[in-house]
Amino acid sequence: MPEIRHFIDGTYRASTNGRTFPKYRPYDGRHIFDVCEGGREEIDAAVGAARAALHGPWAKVSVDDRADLMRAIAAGITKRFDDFVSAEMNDTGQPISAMRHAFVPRGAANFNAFADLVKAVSTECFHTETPDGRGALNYAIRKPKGVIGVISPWNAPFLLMTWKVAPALACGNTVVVKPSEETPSTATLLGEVMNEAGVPNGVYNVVHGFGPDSAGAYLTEHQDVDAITFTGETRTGTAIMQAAARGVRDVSFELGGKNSAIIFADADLDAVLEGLMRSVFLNTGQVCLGTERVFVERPLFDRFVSALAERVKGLKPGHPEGAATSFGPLISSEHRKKVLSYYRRAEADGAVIVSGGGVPELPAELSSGSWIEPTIWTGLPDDHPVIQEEIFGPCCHVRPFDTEKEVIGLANDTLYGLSSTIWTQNLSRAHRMAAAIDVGVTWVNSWFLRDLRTPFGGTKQSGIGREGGIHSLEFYSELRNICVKL
Ligand code: NAD
Ligand code: 6OH
Repeated sequence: MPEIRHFIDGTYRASTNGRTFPKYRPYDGRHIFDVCEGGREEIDAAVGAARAALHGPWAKVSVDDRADLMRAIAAGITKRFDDFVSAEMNDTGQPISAMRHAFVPRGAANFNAFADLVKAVSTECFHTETPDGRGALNYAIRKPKGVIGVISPWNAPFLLMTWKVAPALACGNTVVVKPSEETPSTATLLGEVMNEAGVPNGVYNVVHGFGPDSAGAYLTEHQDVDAITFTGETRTGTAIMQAAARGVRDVSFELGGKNSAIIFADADLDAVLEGLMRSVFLNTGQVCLGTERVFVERPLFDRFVSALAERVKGLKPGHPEGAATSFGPLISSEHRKKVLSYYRRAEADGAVIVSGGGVPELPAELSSGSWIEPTIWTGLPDDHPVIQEEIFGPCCHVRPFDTEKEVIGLANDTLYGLSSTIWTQNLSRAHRMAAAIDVGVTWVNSWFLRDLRTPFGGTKQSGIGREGGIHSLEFYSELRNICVKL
C-alpha cells in the first residue's frame, strides 16, 4: 500500500510514531493509500525548519529572485501537469475535465500571479512638515510576517492551498501546510516541484493529519507560528481563532457560505441556466461560492424551475475519466451522511422535490462510492435549516419573489456573506442590487469569474479579511514605517 508522507525541510518522512490513516477513493470507496498522521513532533520539526529557513537562506533571496522562483514553481506544476491532475482526481473523485481545465491550471496561475504582484507593489511615502522647517521623510517597507500556518480544505485542495502558499512565499515568508486529511496528495507532490525549482529547504513544509488533537490544532497552537491562514468551515474557524488568540497571532479566514442567486424575469434564461448548472452542481456542489438559495422573479418562476430540472437530467455521474462523465461523487461517505440528512429533512418537512432527493444507482464497480443525486426543492419556509445552513452538496432551494426590496431581505437573511449572483439585463438594477446584498463577492450575469488581483473573501460569518492582489500582500507582510528627520 503506497504511503503519503510529510514534507519537512525538503525531505519526505514518515511520522516518528509510525501512525497512519487510510484514504478512501470517493468514486469507488477503495482504500487507495495510507497517510502519515503528524503529531506534535512533526509540527515542531516543520515549524523549526520553517523558522530556520526564514532567517537563513530564504532571507537572502531578493524579491526579483523570489519572483523567478514563483515562475519556476508554476512551470514545474505545468511540467508535472498529469501527475497533479491524477493525484487531485483520486483524492476528490471529480471529473478529470475539472482538474484539467480549472483546478490544476489555477494552481500554477496562483504562483504566476503573485510573481507579478510582488514585483509591482509600492509602499507609502510622506514628506512630513516639522517645526524647524527641515521636515521628515516617512516611508514604509514590507517585511515577511514570518512562519505562516496554512490550513486548507478538501473541496478544491490544490487551488485553495496554492492561493495561500503562493503569496506567502512571494512575500518572503516560510510555510507549514496542513492539508485536509481527505486530500493530502497535491500538497505532497508540490514538495517535489519546490525541490526541483530550487526553493531552499524549510521554506515549504507539509504535515498531514486531522484537526482537533492532531496536526491541525498543534500547528495553530504552536507559538513559533506567526500567522494562520485558513479556509474551511466557520465552526473550525472559531476554534482556530481561539488558538490564534494565544500569542495574539493574525488570522485570515475564508469560511462557509450560503450563497444566493437572484434571477429577474428579464434575464437571459439560457445564460442563467448555464450559470446555475455550474454554480449549483460544479464539484458536486462542494464549492464555497456555490448557490444553495435561488430566488426567481415570479413571472419566470415556473419556467425556470422546469428548465433547470430538465438540464439536471444531463448530469452524468460516472468514473472521473469516463468520456461522458459530468458529475462526481461527494468527498466521503461521512460527508454524504451529512448531505443526506438535509435531503431527508427537506422531504419530511414537505418540500416539493423537483428532482433528485436521494442516492443514484451506479454500476457495481462504482457502487461503493459516495454518490448522491443532484437535487432541487421548492416550497420550504424561509427559516428552514435547508435554507439557513450550509449543506455543501449538489442542491438548491428555489423560491419566487415579487419585489427588489423583498429579495434583498431574503438574500441577506443569513449568517453568511460570501458571494451572490444577480441575473438581469437591467444594469442599473444590477448595480443597485449588488450594493445592497451583504456579501464579499457579487457576480452579475456570471459566476466564479476570477481575476486574481481582486479582493476575495466574505462578510459576516463567511470570513475575516480579504485575499487576492494587494490584499494578500497586506496579510502576508508586515508593513513597517520608518521616519527620518531631515
Ligand atoms: P473543515 O473546516 O472541516 O476543515 C478544513 C481544514 O481544517 C482541514 O485541513 C482540517 O483538518 C482542519 N481542521 C479541522 N479542525 C481543526 C482545528 N480544530 N484546528 C486546526 N485545524 C483544523 O472544512 P472542510 O470540510 O475541509 O471544507 C469545507 C468547508 O470549507 C465549507 O464550509 C466551505 O464553505 C469552506 N470553504 C470556504 C472557502 C472560502 O473561500 N470562503 C473556500 C473553500 C471552502
Ligand atoms: C471555494 O470552494 C472556492 C474558492 C475559490 C477561491 O478561493 C478563489 O480564489 O478562486
